[in-house]
Amino acid sequence: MTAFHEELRAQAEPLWRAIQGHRFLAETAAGTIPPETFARWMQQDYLFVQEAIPFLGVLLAKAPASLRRSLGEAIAALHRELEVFERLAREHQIALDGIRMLPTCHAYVQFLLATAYGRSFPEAFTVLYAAEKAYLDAWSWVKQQQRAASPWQAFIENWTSSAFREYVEWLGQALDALAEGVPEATRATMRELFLLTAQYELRFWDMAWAGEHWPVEFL
Ligand code: MP5
Repeated sequence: MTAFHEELRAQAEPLWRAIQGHRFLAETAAGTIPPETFARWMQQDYLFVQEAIPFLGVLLAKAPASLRRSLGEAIAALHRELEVFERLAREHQIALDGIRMLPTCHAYVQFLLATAYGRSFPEAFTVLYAAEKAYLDAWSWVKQQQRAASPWQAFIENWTSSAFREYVEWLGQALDALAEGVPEATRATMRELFLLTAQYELRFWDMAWAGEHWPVEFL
């Protein structure tokens, strides 16, 4: 029988195909990405990861006791990840202070926090799994394609490390166990939330590649 986490991933195949092969990731792998384009992703993802901390914090507060330790460790890992952003930003003279979220980053973060606060634990945990699995697969694709070291190698290594892969595998197994204990109607919502998260992931790469604007810019 197909595991629930595999079923989720399989239904999202068109989104995964669009992510693996996205121009932003292809040019990162080829070493041809314009520095200001990569900087836009860095600035927006730094803001995203900052808000992933309260997202995980709310999830942790709702989690069954058996998952608390791993989720607590995941929060500590995010603080270390922010330091990777800060180090590379210093090395490449990229500003991380005073940056505002672009519309897609803002919407995605609101979606994360709304699911954490408003949905059941298995539903919100599905969103966490989708976001982490999307990053593991996106950056693994970059690593597979690249022929030479990248100035952004620290990011490639961060989301392709064996520790991160094991964390995502653990999330998938924990999700399977959660899915067994919920009614079919909840599993249907989990499928929907997985797809929605993957849609946001794809939009995030679109935003990073092409840039985005609010209808009216205020200083
Ligand atoms: C992640 C991320 C991975 N950093 N940014 C987006 C847009 N999606 C997923 O999450 P984490 O917590 O950095 O591993």
